Amino acid sequence: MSGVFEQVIQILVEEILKQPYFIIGITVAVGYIILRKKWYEVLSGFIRAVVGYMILQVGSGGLGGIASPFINGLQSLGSGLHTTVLLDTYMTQATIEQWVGGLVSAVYIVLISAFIMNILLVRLSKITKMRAVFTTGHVQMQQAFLGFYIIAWGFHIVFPTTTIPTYVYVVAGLILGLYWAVGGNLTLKPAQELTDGAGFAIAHQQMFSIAVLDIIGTKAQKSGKKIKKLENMKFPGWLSIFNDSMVATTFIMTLFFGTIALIVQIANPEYWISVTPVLDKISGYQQNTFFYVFKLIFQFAVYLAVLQLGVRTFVTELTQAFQGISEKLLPNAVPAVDCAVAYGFGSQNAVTFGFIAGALGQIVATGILLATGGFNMGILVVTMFVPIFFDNATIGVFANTKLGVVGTFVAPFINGVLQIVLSAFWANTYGLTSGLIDGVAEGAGAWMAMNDWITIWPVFGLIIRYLPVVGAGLVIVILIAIPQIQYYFGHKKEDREDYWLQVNDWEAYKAKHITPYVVAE
Ligand code: ASC
Repeated sequence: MSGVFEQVIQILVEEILKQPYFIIGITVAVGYIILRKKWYEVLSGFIRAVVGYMILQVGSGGLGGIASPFINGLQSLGSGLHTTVLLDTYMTQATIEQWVGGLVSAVYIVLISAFIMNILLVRLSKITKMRAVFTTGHVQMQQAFLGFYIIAWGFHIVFPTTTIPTYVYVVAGLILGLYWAVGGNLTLKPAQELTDGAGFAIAHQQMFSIAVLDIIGTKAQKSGKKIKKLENMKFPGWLSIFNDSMVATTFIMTLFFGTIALIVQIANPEYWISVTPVLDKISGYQQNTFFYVFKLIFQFAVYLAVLQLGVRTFVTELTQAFQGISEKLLPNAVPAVDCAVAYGFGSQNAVTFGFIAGALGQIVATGILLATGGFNMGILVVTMFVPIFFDNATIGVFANTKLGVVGTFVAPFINGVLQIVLSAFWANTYGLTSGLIDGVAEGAGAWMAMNDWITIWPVFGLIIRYLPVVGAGLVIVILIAIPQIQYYFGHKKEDREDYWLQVNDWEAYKAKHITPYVVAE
């Protein structure tokens, strides 16, 4: 590949595709131009979208920063297992980038082709029944790397290598583009229910689990089962302070993080001193650990509030502007956005509870892992912030909408257990239990412990590995079939066209098809 071409691809990927704020900003500007808004409205829409998205990123980044010292503290308690697998989306991307070596720019091309394919599939929505365009470039990048690695493993490619047959890239691009269009489409109705028709779907890493929760929840709804959602819970007397989500969040986080801090302090007294910041460089005053931990705990509610401000700033711009895009360019389409956008809707406490339930699931599973010598594989799975927080909080938010309080605890708990158990298994199966150091397999391995990447994706790889050629075709056919099944079997024959109302007229769809909940007293 020529140097200039490589540079152009790199700028396109690094500066634009990987930056969701840019994609969202451009989408808003294009939408407003199509809607013939005045130039200054286009400009202000673009700015609000970019700034709003960046505020959202400050919120989600801040949440990560807070949890890390606690998670690291738990891990500092150590174990005798010999292989470490880091559960993190960015670490997985970095690890695979090393294994792929000089072929990295080919993976960029897979990413761009899959992006274009997602748009084409949605452009042909009348045929494909796919209605969601992915806009979360940083996540798509991570998925391009692990997706490519999984497909290559399916075709028996052993890394490091310098040559990979073209069909591996083609299959990876096809499956990735389909996964985005199909996965986003699966989340459309649940997201519309959560937001009461805000007009977006989810573009993240647990889309299939959102669909499963939707199926189970809809069955419960139709059977008239009484459900209590977090937002229906009203506490009496002095407990009424918990009706405010900032208070509830801070209180619960104090219990949760406070307990972890205490356990770590007792078992490893050196730890907190080593991470507590020096406040005054001149006098060398180091912050008192107690105050440091409390500050972190309070900041949890702060960053949640920041995140929600970001969501409020850009979501209305995006959904208004997208009407222009769906009128002229992509009929029947919605943008699919980051999972954190969902945290601006429904009960704010579902975010906190989802995270805690998932963390408890992970702690239980890690206990079992330690007791069984890493499930007899000698593997220690070390969780980092993205899977433990974003995967479980998202599952919590959608579980609360469809299954109420019980679902908000049970679903992320199960996910937390699976994140640990299945990640150990898949990292071992796929040979990602080490990284590369100076070209030699060494150091920690990694796996993306997000729900889609411990369930459907590694199974795709297995199907391709054990049914060569036919397997790749099979995966593609299964993905293509999913929205067709949604369309043909989602509604009675005479109501089939109402499928499009989910995008074009949510109020009409809701009145006709969404059974109201019976709220439990
Ligand atoms: C991911 C990932 C992130 C977060 C973010 C949530 O999977 O890599 O940075 O989730 O998208 O807002």
